[in-house]
Amino acid sequence: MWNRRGFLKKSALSAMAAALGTEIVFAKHLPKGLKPVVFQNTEEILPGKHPDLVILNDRPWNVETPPHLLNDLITPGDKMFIRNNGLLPENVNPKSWTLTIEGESAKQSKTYTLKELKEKFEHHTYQLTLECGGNGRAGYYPPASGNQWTEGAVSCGQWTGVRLKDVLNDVGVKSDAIYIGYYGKDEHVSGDPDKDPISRGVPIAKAMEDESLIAWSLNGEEIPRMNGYPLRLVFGGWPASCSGKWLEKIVIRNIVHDGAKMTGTSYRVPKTPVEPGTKVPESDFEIIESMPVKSLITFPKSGAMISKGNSLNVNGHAWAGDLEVAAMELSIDFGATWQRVKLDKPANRLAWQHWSGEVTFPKPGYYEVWAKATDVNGKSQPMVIPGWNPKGYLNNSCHRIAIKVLES
Ligand SMILES: Nc1nc2c(c(=O)[nH]1)N[C@H]1C(S)=C(S)[C@@H](COP(=O)(O)O)O[C@H]1N2
Ligand SMILES: [Mo]
Repeated sequence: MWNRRGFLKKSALSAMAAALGTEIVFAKHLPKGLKPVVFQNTEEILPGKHPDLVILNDRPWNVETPPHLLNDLITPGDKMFIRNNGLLPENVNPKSWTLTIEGESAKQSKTYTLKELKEKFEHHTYQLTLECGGNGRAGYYPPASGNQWTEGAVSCGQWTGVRLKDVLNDVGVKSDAIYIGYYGKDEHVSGDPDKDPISRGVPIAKAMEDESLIAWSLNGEEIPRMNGYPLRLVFGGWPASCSGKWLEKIVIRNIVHDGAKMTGTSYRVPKTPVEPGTKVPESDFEIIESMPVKSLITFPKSGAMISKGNSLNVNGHAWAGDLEVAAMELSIDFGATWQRVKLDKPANRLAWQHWSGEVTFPKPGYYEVWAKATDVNGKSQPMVIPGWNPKGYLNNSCHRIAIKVLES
């Protein structure tokens, strides 16, 4: 009935009135082509995605997940955030899809079909936490340019594929190799075929970890189109920008990979703390590697109301990059006191950890529940915004939700 941007095709008004089961009063004043808000949701615009995901940008697609929709232990595909730097590849055909491994530190260049990858190498499945380096950017002041992610640029899906190291070793890695880089089939937003939207990577040691996957499946199904179908890299615990989607080439490098968004200030932070708003010379930035400790309250939804005398079950997830989370605490008095809550072990290394606890409110009124995770090295989340950085990365401050306890 309407196109992608929500504009109505002519003659659809009567069909919509039928769908609503009532007349659209003043329909003749509805600006021509505009869709009534009742019909507006993400599912129509982004097939296969939950209607309550929040669209931050539609060219390229940047879509975040409200925390309460991340309550599942394993993030379903329809609730997985989308962070695209370029335009989706068109006409993807898994039958003819290939992955090439090459580069100055590869002993040879080799190309595999999807079928060959699946047949030749052992399959592995891991739950892996993917968080965008810019998650939480909206919290910084002065504001950093870029998508204003709040809390929801994070997921923990169950990925199946082959180990990157098995494929790299099959090709042969020269002793001078220090980095790998990826190339995907998506296009630069300018449409210029000579430009890559993004081409990042990881040091060889991260590439060689057991959990570093070339994956074709999410939660036992095909990867959603927006999340890299039919093939992607997955590196749990590192900025999700390392996990190349629509993967068609991996290069083994004898230098730090210098593809698009590896250089300059992209996915980099100042080496030493800087005053908010400072202009930092490019030479003072370093590449973000393991992500900092963080947690989310995924139940209840912020703004929940409960009746007097009731205690409340609160739960969520916590993660800490390459590390494990050691403790989880909640506060209902703005951080004056904390109570330790139950924290589960991760399903596997680099998976987020589920936590749950019960809080009791002393009397009716407005409360906030704050959540704080601490990693195995004793580092905790800051209660307020951490050190400012020019591009607004790595905001791991405590997540808070509002609770109203009613008089009766
Ligand atoms: N080919 C390709 N891979 C990519 C990107 C992209 O734009 N193109 N975006 C990266 C960034 S910045 C993030 S945060 C993650 C997001 O993964 P998701 O969209 O599956 O949640 O993909 C990464 N891999
Ligand atoms: Mo990202």
